[in-house]
Amino acid sequence: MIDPDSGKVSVLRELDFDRRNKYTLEVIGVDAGTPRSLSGTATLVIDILNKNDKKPHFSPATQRAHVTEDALPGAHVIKLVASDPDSTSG
Ligand SMILES: [Ca+2]
Repeated sequence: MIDPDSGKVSVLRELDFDRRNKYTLEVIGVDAGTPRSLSGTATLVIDILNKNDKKPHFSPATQRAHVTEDALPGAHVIKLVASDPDSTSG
């Protein structure tokens, strides 16, 4: 939010880079001039910086594999894949 008196811009609610990584605001400043007030505009672009705040996870959480008892060392058993909801860029 923008404080209309001080001009300070502050966070109003929780941010999440992985949902939205940029905010563009059109700002209007109005003076108290008489007999008519004047105004000026600016564009404020705010880039959200990513934090590593989400755990990687396996899907499904329980996985099962089979391997014969005579499998040789180095024999392939299963390939596990985890995904990370945190975006890698940013
Ligand atoms: Ca994140």
